[in-house]
Order: sequence, then structure tokens, then C-alpha cells
Amino acid sequence: MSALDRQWMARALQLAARGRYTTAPNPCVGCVLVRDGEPVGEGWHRTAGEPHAERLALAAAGARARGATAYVTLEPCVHHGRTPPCTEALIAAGVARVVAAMADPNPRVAGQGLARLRAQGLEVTDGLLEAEARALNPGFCKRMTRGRPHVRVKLAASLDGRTALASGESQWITAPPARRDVQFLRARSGAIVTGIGTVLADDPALNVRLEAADLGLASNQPVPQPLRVVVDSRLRLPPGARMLAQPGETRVAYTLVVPERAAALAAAGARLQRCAASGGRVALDDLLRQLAEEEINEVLIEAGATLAGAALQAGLVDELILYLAPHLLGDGARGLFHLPGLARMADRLPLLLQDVRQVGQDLRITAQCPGGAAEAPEHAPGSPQDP
Ligand code: AOF
Ligand code: ZN
Repeated sequence: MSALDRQWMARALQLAARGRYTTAPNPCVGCVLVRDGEPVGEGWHRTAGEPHAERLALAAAGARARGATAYVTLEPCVHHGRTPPCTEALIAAGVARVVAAMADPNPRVAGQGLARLRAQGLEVTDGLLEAEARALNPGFCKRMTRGRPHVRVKLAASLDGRTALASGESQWITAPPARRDVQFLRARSGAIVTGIGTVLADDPALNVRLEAADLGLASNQPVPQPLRVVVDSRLRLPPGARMLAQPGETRVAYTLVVPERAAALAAAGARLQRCAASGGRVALDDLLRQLAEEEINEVLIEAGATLAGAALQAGLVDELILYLAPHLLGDGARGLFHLPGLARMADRLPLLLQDVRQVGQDLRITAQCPGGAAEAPEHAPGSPQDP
């Protein structure tokens, strides 16, 4: 494959990324059709139910698609989903060559799209900029292959790794630019998970407070409001909690029914989701499995040391996003992760640094958690440098 092939695929990846806040549960996909060295049509998938990237590029190219090369960030689909198969559209338009960045992990496609194109005599290559293409859709890939969402844990701490004073006072550790950065992380997530301890201490709203334009959306497009999930095994969530008054859905993940509390929460608009128990607590793996079953691709955990530590220790976290503020809270203050039983160096939880940058006066560290066997994350999300 040539340098030009890479350049066109890079363009297709750029187009795909435009769907970051709208395509779920579908993946972000971009397509560029090139004939005689000239782009003749471009497309990107905007939202489930609407045409796929290839169809939009073909529509833009019209008759110029004949003999063209299609650069597509995901293997073209071969199945009838909400929309008809892209393979057939590419074949019918007379496209000569297809370059795909990666195979579609959806078992309904999984290589069959490329095989179908080859069988029809098209020249097919795949694997160009594959890592970049995977990083665009970490949640979709993980859900399709492992039945779990991609899980990010976001935390904010002082430079000495403290999240709150011993009194619990924690607002605010980081400055407004870092807190705004978190809004982009929320916007791309299908669900935000927090613990009842955090809710009782801070009463967070856990909504997205951005305008459509901040996300590159048209002014008439709704700002996504991810599902909010409170891990609350015994239904202690107060019916007056702020998050219950926000647009979108609030869910309580519980293990033990307490009838009068359940009734009060339901009356306050919460939905209750029963989960398996593990040591008297909500089994986080079961909660994540259920969220993936609902086609949630990306989960953001915004919680305290107990829940964040439990998720990390259970190997359920793919990516850690840590904001560090330039001040010191001292060793009387609270730490980031509760990791009981970690006594030997050999028990350390290793991290793989992905990105480190300054956001306002704060630092943002993005790291992969190899224990979660993550897909490599996209260059850190929601950054001020994002396109
Ligand atoms: C493509 N091009 O742009 C996308 C693809 O229900 P549907 O018809 O929208 O199909 C969704 C599935 O199609 C999705 O799970 C994934 O396997 C694939 N997405 N495929 O050829 C696209 N978005
Ligand atoms: Zn398709």
C-alpha cells in the first residue's frame, strides 16, 4: 500500500470521528471514494438507522464511483440490519478496489463483507491504519467481541494523589478547563456510573452541560445525555437527588429489594436494575454485562476510591483518565483507589501511559489498564486539540 493510500485512509478516519457523539450503538465509520487520484465522494455514518458511510460516499460520487477505490475505516457490511448491505451498493456502483482499515467485529459481518467483495472480483486490502480505526471504536469492538463495554475511570486529584480532605471536602480539586474537558468524556459515553457514597457526599448532577455546537452538532440536534447509573445495592439513593431531576434516565443498580424505598425511587423517576451480588455488593461485571446487552458501548465511571478501586481490582477497567491539579493536600487526605490486600510489589496494578497533557493549569494523564485488556484508546478524548 502506498503513501497515498495512507493519506486517503487518514481522511476517512477524520470523517469517521465526526460521528463520535451520535453513532452509538453503531460504530463511527468514514469512507472516501478516489478515482484517478481525485476524491469523488465522501461519507460518514451519523446515526443508527441512517445510511452507512459507503452509501453516502457513493451517493456523492454518482457515476464517478465506477472504477474508483473506496477507502473505508470498517469492513463494509454484508448483512441486512437497519439498512441494506454496503457490499452490494459498492458492487453495483462498479467500485474496482476496496481498502478497509479493519474487519468488522460484528459477528454478522466478521470478514464476510470482504470475502463477498473479493468473490465479485474487486481488489480488496485490509489492515491499513488498523490501530487508529480500532481506537475510534473501542466500545463497539469490545462489546462485539467480549460482550462488555469499554470502561473508562475518570478521577481528579491533587498532585500528591489526594481526592478530598479527610472531612470529605472535595470541591473543587481541578479548575474549570479540566472540568469542561470531562464534559466531552461524558458526552461520548453511553452510561456514567457512580457509587451511592459519591451521591450521598456530593449529590452530583452527572449530566452533559455542553451546547450542540461544542460537540460539532447542528443546533437542532440534541446534546447526548448518557444514562446515569448509581451502584446502590440497598437502594439508599434519596428520591430528591439532583441527578433524578436531570434530562435523560437515572438507573439504580441494586441487589436487595427494600420495597418502600423502591416505590419512592420509582415515583421519583428512577429505574431499578437488579444485579447479581458479590460479597453483598453489586457485582460490577454483571452490571457491565447488562449494559452491553442494552448496546451501550462506552461507560464512564466517575466515583470515589471504593468503586473505582473495586472496578480496577476486578480487571474491569480499560482506561484511566486522571486529572492532577497543581496543589498538595497532604497525607491526611483521601487517596484515589481503595485497593485492599495489595501488599507486595508483585501485586501492583500496571498501567500503560497513552497520553499526558496540560488542560488549563491541570494535568491530564490517560493510561490503559492492561488488566482490562483494553483496545488502545483514541488519542485522548475530548481534548482541547480535538478536531
Ligand atoms: C458499514 N458502514 O458506516 C457502518 C457499519 O443496523 P445497521 O444497518 O445500521 O447496521 C449496523 C451494523 O453495521 C453495525 O453493527 C456494524 O457491524 C456495521 N456498521 N458498516 O458498512 C458503516 N456504521
Ligand atoms: Zn454498511
